[in-house]
Amino acid sequence: MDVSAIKEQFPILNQEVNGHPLVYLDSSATSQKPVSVIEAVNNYYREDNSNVHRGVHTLGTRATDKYEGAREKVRGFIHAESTAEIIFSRGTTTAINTVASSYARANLTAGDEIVITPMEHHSNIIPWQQAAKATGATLKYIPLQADGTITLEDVRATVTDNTKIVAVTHVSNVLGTVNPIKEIAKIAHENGAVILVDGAQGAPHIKVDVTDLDCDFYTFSGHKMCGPTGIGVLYGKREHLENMEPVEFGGEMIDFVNLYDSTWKELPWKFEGGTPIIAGAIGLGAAIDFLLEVGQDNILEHEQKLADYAMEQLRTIDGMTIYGPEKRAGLVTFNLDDVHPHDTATVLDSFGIAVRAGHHCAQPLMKWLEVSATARASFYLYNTNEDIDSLVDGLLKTKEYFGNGFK
Ligand code: 7TS
Repeated sequence: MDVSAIKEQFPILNQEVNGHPLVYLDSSATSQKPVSVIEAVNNYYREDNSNVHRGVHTLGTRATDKYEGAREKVRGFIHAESTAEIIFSRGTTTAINTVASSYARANLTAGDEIVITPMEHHSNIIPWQQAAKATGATLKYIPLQADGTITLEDVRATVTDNTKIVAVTHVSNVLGTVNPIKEIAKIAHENGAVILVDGAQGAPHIKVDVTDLDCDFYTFSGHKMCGPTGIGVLYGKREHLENMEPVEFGGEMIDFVNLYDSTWKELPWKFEGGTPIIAGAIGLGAAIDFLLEVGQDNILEHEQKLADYAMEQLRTIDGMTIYGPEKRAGLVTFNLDDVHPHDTATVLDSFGIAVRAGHHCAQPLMKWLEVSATARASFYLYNTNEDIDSLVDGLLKTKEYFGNGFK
């Protein structure tokens, strides 16, 4: 994989920030966009902009073909059986909320259980808290091991006959833990539960085959995989989606509307009320083309090497604490002794290095780690070992600055 050629396709990376070449290490928050994605969105607005599924005019047909073409690209990307199972949503958060509002409220009653883990992003916690409150179901947590992984023994011990939904992240946005989804899905199914996978940090980095994983729902965001913001995907097995009520009602999603009741369009459109996210979907389609052309195996291998190199290099710094397991996805979450992560991120920014600091929308996990916040460097296909060298250099300067300046 030719990283410098790839990097050239991301115009934003070719700039200076605070007098230094930009080193972008915050792709877990949102990835940068290649020219092909920017152009796809741009061309849609320049040449094809029109509403979809309604007009017979030429632009309307072109826009509809591109929008539905993007759905087919998503289907292929995650190996779903049918485009009926691909619902465009605003992102992972909206997709999880759709399942928690529709499927969970219709299928859970008092005494039922929802099982999640303490490593979840707030988007995969709060919708379940709300669903539990609304239905009288109980929320249960699979415990974490000291290194931030879960064991299948603990999954088996937590998931019971009363469990109706298991909701787990594919990859932790804080620890980098990669969860054994296929095995967890099997345990969920043996107990008569369905499994929802939060794939926000999975799909951008790991080949996803929803049929092979046998997950009931898989959710992800376009903006973390080189696509635009405002577009995401809810994959659901057709048998579930057929039986679920929509959560948004209005134009586009209806079959017939009478004065006092209405009927819904077939899948997937019954879940896409209102004018859909046309430009976003087209941009996501272009992002998928881009990722497939680079090769998902190449991307994963590259990120794995970056993660290994980052761990090795960061460990050479005195007073460095790294959180999460040894075997991890392409991100490293850490703290420097006696320096608040916000200060670390601020000093790094003064050298043009972008990392995220804070609780990463994972407050229960922060509590488990016994910290209020951490810093996080996250990698994608355009990052290099030199970026990690710059990070290490910046961290040494941070230490020096706080050691000399404030102690
Ligand atoms: N789930 C996980 C595992 C995530 O990492 C994120 C976003 C979401 C859900 C929500 O995705 P959204 O596109 O609907 O917002 N994670 C992060 C992050 O780690 N830093 O900023 C956003």
